[in-house]
Amino acid sequence: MTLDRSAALFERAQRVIPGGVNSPVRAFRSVGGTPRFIASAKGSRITDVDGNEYIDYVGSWGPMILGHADERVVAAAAEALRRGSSFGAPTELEVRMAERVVECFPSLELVRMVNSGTEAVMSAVRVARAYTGRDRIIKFDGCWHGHADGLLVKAGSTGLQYGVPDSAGVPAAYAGHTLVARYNDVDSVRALLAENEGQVAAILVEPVAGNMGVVPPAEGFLQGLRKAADESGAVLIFDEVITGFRIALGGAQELYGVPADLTTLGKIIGGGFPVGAYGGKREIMERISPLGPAVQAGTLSGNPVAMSAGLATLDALSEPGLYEALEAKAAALAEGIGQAAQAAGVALTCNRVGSMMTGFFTDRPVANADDLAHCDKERYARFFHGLLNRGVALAPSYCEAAFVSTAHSDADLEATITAARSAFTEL
Ligand code: KE4
Repeated sequence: MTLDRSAALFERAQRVIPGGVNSPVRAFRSVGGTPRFIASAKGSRITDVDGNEYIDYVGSWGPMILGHADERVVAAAAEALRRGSSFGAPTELEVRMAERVVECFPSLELVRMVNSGTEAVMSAVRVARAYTGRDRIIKFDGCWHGHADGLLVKAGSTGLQYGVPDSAGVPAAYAGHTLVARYNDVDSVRALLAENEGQVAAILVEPVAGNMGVVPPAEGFLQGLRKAADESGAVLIFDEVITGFRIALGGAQELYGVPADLTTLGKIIGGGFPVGAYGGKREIMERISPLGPAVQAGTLSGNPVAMSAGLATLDALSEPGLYEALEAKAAALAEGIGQAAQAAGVALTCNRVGSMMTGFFTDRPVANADDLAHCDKERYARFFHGLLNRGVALAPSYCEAAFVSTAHSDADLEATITAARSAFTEL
C-alpha cells in the first residue's frame, strides 16, 4: 500500500493548516501513522489519493448512514444548487425539514436549524439558561457536545483522545458554570443538583454516548435523568447529534421512550452538508429571538442545499424495515468481530446500539469514562492499522464510534470480519 500522495499532501497541509487538518481527530495523532487524504467515496467505500480503497466505518462521523454519494442525495443537492445555493431568506425546504423533525421527535414543538452540532448544543444551552434564569449546567465526563467554551470540560472525543478534556483558552468563569457527573450514575447527578439547588439550568447528555466510544445508557439511567430534571426544574437536553435518525427515526427518545425538553441534532439531517438543529417545548423555544430575549442567528442556517440533501436522506430512512435491516447488519458484524477476537484470545468488549458500535480492548465492561482507564489504547492503534492495511477504515481513535450504513453489503461485513480475524493475530 503506497501512501506517497497522502504523505506529500500532509506535509503541504501542515504548512498552512494547524496540524494539517481541519478537525483534530483526522490527524491520526492518537493512532499514529499517515492520515489518509480522501479523493472520493461511493457507497460503503472510500478511496484515498493513492488509490487505496477502504470499507469505511467512519461514515464522516455519522452523517453517511446511506453510504457515500447516495444517488438520491446527490440528485437532491444538485437540484437545489441549480436553484441557488443560499438566499439568507426563508425557504419552503426549511419548513419541510422542521415539519419532518417535529414529526419524528414528538418532544419537539419548535426547531431551529443551525450549521453544526456545536452551534446546536451551544444554542440549546443558551435557551435553557434564558428559560430557567439559571447559569449552571450538568454534563457528563466523556461526553462531547462540540467545542463551545463552556462544554470543553471533561469532554470526550477530541478532548479525551488528546488528553485535554479541559481545553486551554476557556476562562475559568465559563468552565465554572459547568458541573460534571458520571455517565450511567444518576446519584452523581442528584448530588450535584443538591449542592447547586435552584442553580442548574440544564442536564445535558448524549442519551447513547458516542464520544468515549459507544456507551449505552444503563437500565433506568435516562428515566432517572428525566425524574431528576422534573424535580429540580432543570431542562433535560438530549444531545442527539449522533443518535438522531441513527439508532431510530426518532433517535434515542424513540428507542428508550424518554422524552427530552430540548434536543440537538446534526450530521444525518444534513446528508453530509454542514448542519445542526435544536428544538423542544414551545414554552422553552419561544425564548429564542425573534420571539424572545435569547439571541441566536446564522448566515447559512437552513441552507437550501443542506436541507435538500437532508430531506432526501430522511426520505430514504423512512423506508419500512430499514432500521431493522441496519440492526441485523450491525449485529452480525459485532458478532463476527467478537468471535474473531475470542478465537485469537484477544480481550474485546463491544458496545453497540443499532448501527453505532465500539470495540474496547479490555475484558471488562465499559459503562463510563473512568472505565476507559482499563482499555488498551495501544492495542486499539495496532488493530486500527492492521485493519487499515487490509482495506478497512475504523475511526482513528479508541474513543469514537464505528458506523454501519445501509450501503454496507454482506460481502463488506464478511471481508471486514476476515480482516479482523487476521489483524487480531498480529496484536
Ligand atoms: P459538530 O460541531 O462537529 O457538527 O458537532 C459537534 C457534536 C455535538 N454532539 C455530539 C454528540 C457529537 O458527537 C458532535 C461531533 N462528533 C464528532 C465525532 N465524535 C465530530 C468529529 C470531529 O470532531 O471531527
